[in-house]
Amino acid sequence: MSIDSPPAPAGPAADGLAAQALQRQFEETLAADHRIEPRDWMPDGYRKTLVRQIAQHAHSEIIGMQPEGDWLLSAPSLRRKAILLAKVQDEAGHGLYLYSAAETLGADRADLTDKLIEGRQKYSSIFSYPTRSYADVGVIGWLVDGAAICNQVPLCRSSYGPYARAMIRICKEESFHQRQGYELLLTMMRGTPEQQAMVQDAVDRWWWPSLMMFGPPDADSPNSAQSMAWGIKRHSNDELRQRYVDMTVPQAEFLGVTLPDPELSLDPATGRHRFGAIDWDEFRRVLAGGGPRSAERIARRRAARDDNAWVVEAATAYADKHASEPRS
Ligand code: FAQ
Repeated sequence: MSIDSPPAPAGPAADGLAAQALQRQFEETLAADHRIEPRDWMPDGYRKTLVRQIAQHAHSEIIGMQPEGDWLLSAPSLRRKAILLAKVQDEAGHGLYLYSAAETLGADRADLTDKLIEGRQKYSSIFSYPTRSYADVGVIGWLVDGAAICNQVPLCRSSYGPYARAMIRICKEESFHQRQGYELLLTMMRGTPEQQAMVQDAVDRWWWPSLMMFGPPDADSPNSAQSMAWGIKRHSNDELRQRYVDMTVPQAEFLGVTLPDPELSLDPATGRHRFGAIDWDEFRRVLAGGGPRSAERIARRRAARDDNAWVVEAATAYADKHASEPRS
């Protein structure tokens, strides 16, 4: 150091400079479209937003096992049962990758589950609706996994490394899920008039809730702007909803079903579809725990946690015992 250099700041001034440097490094990483990793400094708000979104996403995968799981014992053939079993198991896996991603941010998985059960964290509105026939299994694959893919492919480029990497594998599996749903529906649409009617009835019930999966309209979305500035989300809720409608309309035509929206029409000027008003009161009711199956979904999750607590205790005791043994 030259004798003319100003003295290095110490105490709170030094802390302030260090904090600015960390903030600058965080912003430069985002600007360069590099990933933030668990070891990196990040603002508290960024960490909180990620834990909120990833936890909600993980809860959705785990609660999302229930509507289709209800049909495992009534699948119409061994082949359909094997496919459904594989899909529901995949959803459990997705939940586990996502809880692991949340743990890299310092969250505790058991605590996140408690928050879900106590109503302090959410799961996707879509899973508060019942599955009334086997056609619902196909429609969940086609519409619900279709919406999930539309929403989640951009999350493979999310700014937080562990979340983005988890999404790559999840999206590959969701593509398989969507195709199995569409294939089931194509088969049913080649079947009897009763089977065709079952498919149309399921489409009528799931179409509007699938549009709600993308979240409130941009003007009413408190988190979107900041999440997009941080590169957690890459597109707004309305952009992705529009993309989903444009993608799904031709698939519905090919399948031979009618989407239950008299206002649905192609705008020739933009090449995009106009669609009717979404019932946001229904969405808010579902989020507040008033969906047709909301209480049942959480009651089952609570029972699973409580009934299986002994497994966690036994596995923890086993791991502790082996951790204290000398390594050979
Ligand atoms: N349901 O400010 P925004 C799947 C909440 S996985 C419930 O716009 P954000 C796979 C939101 O959390 C489906 N809550 O929020 C599968 C916030 O509340 P909070 C799950 C919703 O985060 C298929 C408040 O409203 N996918 O389907 C919903 O910027 C088949 C204000 O909203 C994901 O989680 C909703 N639909 O954007 C499994 C994807 N929408 O937390 C089984 C990742 C909004 O402040 C079978 N998540 N809220 O109390 C995301 O992309 C985003 O979190 C959004 C919401 C787009 C869902």
